[in-house]
Amino acid sequence: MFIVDLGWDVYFEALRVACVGAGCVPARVISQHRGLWRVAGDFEECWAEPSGKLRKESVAGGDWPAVGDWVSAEILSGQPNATIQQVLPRRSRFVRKVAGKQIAEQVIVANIDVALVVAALDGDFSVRRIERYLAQSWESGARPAIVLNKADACAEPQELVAQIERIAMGVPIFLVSAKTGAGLEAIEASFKKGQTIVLLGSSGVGKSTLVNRLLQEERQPTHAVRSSDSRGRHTTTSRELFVTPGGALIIDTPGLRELQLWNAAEGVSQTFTDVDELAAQCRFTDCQHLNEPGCAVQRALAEEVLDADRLESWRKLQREQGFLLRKMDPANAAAQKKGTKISMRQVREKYRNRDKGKN
Ligand SMILES: Nc1nc2c(ncn2[C@@H]2O[C@H](COP(=O)(O)OP(=O)(O)OP(=O)(O)O)[C@@H](O)[C@H]2O)c(=O)[nH]1
Ligand SMILES: [Mg+2]
Ligand SMILES: [Zn+2]
Repeated sequence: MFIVDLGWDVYFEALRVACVGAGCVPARVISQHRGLWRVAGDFEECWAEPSGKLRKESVAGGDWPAVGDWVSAEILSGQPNATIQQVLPRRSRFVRKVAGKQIAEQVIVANIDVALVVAALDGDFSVRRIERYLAQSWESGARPAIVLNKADACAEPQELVAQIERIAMGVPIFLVSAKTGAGLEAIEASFKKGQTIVLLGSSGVGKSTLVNRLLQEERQPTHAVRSSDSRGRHTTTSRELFVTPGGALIIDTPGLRELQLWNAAEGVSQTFTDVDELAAQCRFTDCQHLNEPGCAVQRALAEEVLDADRLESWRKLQREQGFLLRKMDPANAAAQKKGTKISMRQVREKYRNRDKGKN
């Protein structure tokens, strides 16, 4: 394997002098398993370990090397066979908030060009979940695309495609069946040699089945979803990078139980350009889009140009972002608090009035 086959390009070449130390070579992290990283480059693929210095920095809150990272590696003749001295600056990175209460980010994959958000058109389909993945994908710096899989298992796939088209805001949509192979040529045709593509999405949507198809080889184990609710069984347990026959690099990931956004205000904006554009037309710049006069968002709702569920989804992701920001930066927290108090009161009033109208 050569680094150019692994996606090394002029961007990273420009970093070589500054980042790849004497006695070291550039290497790409292709998988990660419990404290060991597998690296490839202009040498025989091998296991690697972070240097003591890098380890110390990572423990102190820095980033551990992630799959997709380019690193400066020192090749040794022992076990493991390489030491990772430094992680090169990332061109893009898909992150999430770590699961649970802790306020910290986790880098899932780095240096990706395309983020394929995979969803399955069977029992566990959720437009809201796709929006969430799109927001974090936009934030990553990669280009998102949506893959609607299991077309064979859905009676009216076109109906769901139309639903997704309304929220995609121009993001490409691929309708495929990894099982029959239908629609896969279009995905393959969109890949370029040397490009890095990551597959993201819940467990059981068929990411590994797609990877096997695209590699034309059964490289990744797959497992049937639970028949009761079509949820997956978390078959893939680690991230791994593969080279497709066409020369694109593809990363399979384990399905996330939940995707909590991390610092993705920009990404949320990009995902909801329709709502953002409406909000910009409101009479008041601080409009909360509840019952203010001249609210373009409420008008769009009334005219059924905007879906109430989509607006609620936008509000929810924005609330999450606000919550994170307050947790991350105490000064910001104080400034935001007052505004939130007022707007939450307005929300409650609004729902109270709405429910009154119903009875
Ligand atoms: N009917 C149908 N089933 C599919 C299709 N693609 C995948 N499956 C099935 O869905 C199940 C889950 O597929 P996986 O590829 O393991 O799903 P995954 O997204 O990798 O799941 P995790 O590794 O758990 O995150 C398997 O039984 C696949 O055979 C498809 O296009 N149609
Ligand atoms: Mg899998
Ligand atoms: Zn408004």
